[in-house]
Amino acid sequence: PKEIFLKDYKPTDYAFERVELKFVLDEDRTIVKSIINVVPRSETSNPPLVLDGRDLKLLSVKINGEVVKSNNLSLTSRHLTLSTPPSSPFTLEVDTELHPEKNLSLEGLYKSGGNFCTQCEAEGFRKITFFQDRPDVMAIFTTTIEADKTKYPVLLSNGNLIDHGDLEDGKHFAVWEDPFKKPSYLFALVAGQLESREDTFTTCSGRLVHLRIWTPAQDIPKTAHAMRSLKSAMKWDEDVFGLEYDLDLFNIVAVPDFNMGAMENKSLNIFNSKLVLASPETATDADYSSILGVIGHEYFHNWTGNRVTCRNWFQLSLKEGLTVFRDQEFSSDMGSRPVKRISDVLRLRLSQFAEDAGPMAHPVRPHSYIKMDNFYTVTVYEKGAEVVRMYQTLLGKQGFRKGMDLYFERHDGQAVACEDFFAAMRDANEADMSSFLLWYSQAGTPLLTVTTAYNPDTRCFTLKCRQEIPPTPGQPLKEPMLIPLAVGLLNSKGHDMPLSDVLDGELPLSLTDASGQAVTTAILRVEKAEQEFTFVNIPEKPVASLLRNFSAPVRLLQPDITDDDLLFLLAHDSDEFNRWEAAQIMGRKLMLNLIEQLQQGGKLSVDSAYIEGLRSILCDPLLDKEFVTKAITLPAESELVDLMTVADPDAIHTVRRFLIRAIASSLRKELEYAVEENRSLEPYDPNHSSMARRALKNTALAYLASLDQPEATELALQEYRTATNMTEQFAALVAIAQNPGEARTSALSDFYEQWKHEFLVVNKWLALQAVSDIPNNVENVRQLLDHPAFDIRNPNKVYALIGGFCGSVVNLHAKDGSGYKFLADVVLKLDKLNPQVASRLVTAFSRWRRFDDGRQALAKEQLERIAKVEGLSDNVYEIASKSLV
Ligand code: HT7
Ligand code: ZN
Repeated sequence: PKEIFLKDYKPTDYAFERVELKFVLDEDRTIVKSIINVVPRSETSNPPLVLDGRDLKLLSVKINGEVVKSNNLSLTSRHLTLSTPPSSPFTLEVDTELHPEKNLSLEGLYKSGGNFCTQCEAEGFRKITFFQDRPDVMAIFTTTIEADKTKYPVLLSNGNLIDHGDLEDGKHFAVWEDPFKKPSYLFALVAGQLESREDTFTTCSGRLVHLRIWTPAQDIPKTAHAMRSLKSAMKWDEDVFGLEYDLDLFNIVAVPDFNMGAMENKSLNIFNSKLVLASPETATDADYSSILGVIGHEYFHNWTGNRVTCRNWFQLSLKEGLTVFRDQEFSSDMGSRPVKRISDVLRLRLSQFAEDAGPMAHPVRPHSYIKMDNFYTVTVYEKGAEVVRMYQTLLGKQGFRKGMDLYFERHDGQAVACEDFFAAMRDANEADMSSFLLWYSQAGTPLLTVTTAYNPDTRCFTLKCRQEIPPTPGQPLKEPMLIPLAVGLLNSKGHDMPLSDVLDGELPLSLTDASGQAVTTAILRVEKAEQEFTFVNIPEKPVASLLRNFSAPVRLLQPDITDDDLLFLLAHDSDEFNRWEAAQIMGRKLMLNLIEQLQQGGKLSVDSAYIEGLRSILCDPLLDKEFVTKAITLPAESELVDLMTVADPDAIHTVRRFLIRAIASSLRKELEYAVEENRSLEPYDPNHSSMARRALKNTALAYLASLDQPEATELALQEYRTATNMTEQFAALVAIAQNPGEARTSALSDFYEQWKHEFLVVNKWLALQAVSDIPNNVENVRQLLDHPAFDIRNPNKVYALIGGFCGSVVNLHAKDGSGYKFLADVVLKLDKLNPQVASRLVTAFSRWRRFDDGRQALAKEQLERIAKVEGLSDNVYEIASKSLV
């Protein structure tokens, strides 16, 4: 397969100005007619015009109405090339035939739930018609759709409906025109039997926008939360960024078969059903939160992605990192800011830090790819969002907004690069931040080591910082980068000290805010490999709170921090993120020590100071209950995998279970009280305080049920039976399912019987069984492949069952290699149907070198088995072969 490099980027020789598409949709073949106004960029030469195309049957090609002779055309399985096109503007007409009903890859035009729909990002438009299918080719699109009126009563595409009517033979048509120039990846079409929930939104300048969410008729009642989320997002973008919607219509369509979460096609967003449909009985609080975030995310793309798009796919983070940052901020404003930050950092550390430390490590702006689909990664999305957040941390909220305004002023309607965003931020603030650009080009998570010293005579407190960026594939050596380090100093009462001055080298930097007040959090600019900062006028030895709010995506090492300091920060830090972090650091240290004890054959015992710290958090009535939930939750098993020199999945698992039980028995009374006190007495409401209450109750219940004692199991069963919403019903089921036995078996079968008609709920049931840490669970999961609830063609089911299984550290990494073999079997079967989803599964192998020699050999054997299969997709080949390097 061919590797594509950022350094080889060149603009196209031909611009496409207008594109007229006509779709004649039929059950077993679809005809697409495309008419393109082509404008050569040079008047003096006419190089070949190369169009991308895959799995298409070419019917005819005309230039200015004349059929192009075959000696002027060449057709391969990937390209249609016109060897001598005219050197002045011309009309290109291409007719093709396709078979959406046979398209199981779910890219291009395909059928889902009996309806036609499309997915064009990143390179799916070439499966619809021959085109220069790249994001820097922006055109005005007009789309005509013709189809049977009974089978496909609703016909949708981008922009405004400009014509529609009936045709002969029971057919009808619709014509849509999108007045905004766009790249082909934002094209969309939907045709089918759908109903809509309708609402309106009046923008800040008075434009009345019609909002429609389309689903099959029976699902309409489940779209209320999505509609509320959309209206909140529209208002929030006006309030926070001054960004207003630009058309009179905004459509969202929910489809059951979708490779990712959702797609921001101009004015016609297409969503995976699980990110639209919610009712209290069938969706959990986590589902409600995801819906809010993703509806916001796709809507926000209208400016960050659509109005200003990417010059090439290497710049993907330009739109995705920025839009993730925007959706994170939106969700923070709609709920609890510290809790949202904790969840986002958890995701970053669990998934992105692991990616950055493995064979697929790549910069936020990758240098090369074989299949672009493989670079929709946590690095591009989540680390990209952290990069955007660092601009805001360095420049302040107002400075960041000035940068955003300048970005839109300069680039509206353009396809641009990450440097353009950087330049707008820099120029709007006259800021000096050149080493910041390295965040886009250097892969790997920086290690930031900070040691501290206090001198009571000079009243100076010094931080010594050292940054190191580990080598990653293709990047053995790295330069130091600009890292914003947010620091607060706590006095012995646990209060923030005012910070008036800090010396960076010899340079005094004043730390006052706009009104001249001394600040309590300083943003230090760590730019060199080694750098010292000295705070002056510090009256007593402080406890330093470092990297507040996780001010940069780094691994922070504090070699001289003590357990007493951590307990002090847990109890007093004004930065809630760092209170949580203190508990996490203690939890990680404790678990690593226990693992060592276990490996040396010692008896496990727990330090009571840690448990007392958790008790005080659990019993503090002033704390946000969701914050309490996060603070009493132990670091995940996979986090420990990344912290050990040779990961030992069995020891990690044993220790984590041991610690959970130790906490549960020590805090039993408090946990029982938390269950008792936080039962739902009112109808379900997805607001923050109700969600927080349920979160605490559910976590407490899981702790209690871990004890596997009759009273605790009975309590969980009672919660299961009396639950009035899915959040509590499912959490009780999860609690019961921790322990093998009769209660587990009958609760699982009861749940399935109750919900077998609701496919989204059934996926939860599949995932719960797949992720289980019950020994030898691989056999149960293999059997579930044949269960009527499973269908390998549906990505949600694959992610639930196979993705769920990959979430079980002990079972995926079973010593006998059965987990690896199972995963490889499924990947090879799925690759023939849906390469995008198959390659996502292969990434579960990527940490294989972290384990012992025996496991490494077994994992490698399966990766090699995958990589050498004849006819393997480029998607799977890229991940498997890179994982083996
Ligand atoms: N921009 C969207 C990306 C996307 C996608 C990429 C590859 C293959 C399938 C896909 N479906 C959607 C989603 C987003 O907003 O980030
Ligand atoms: Zn996105």
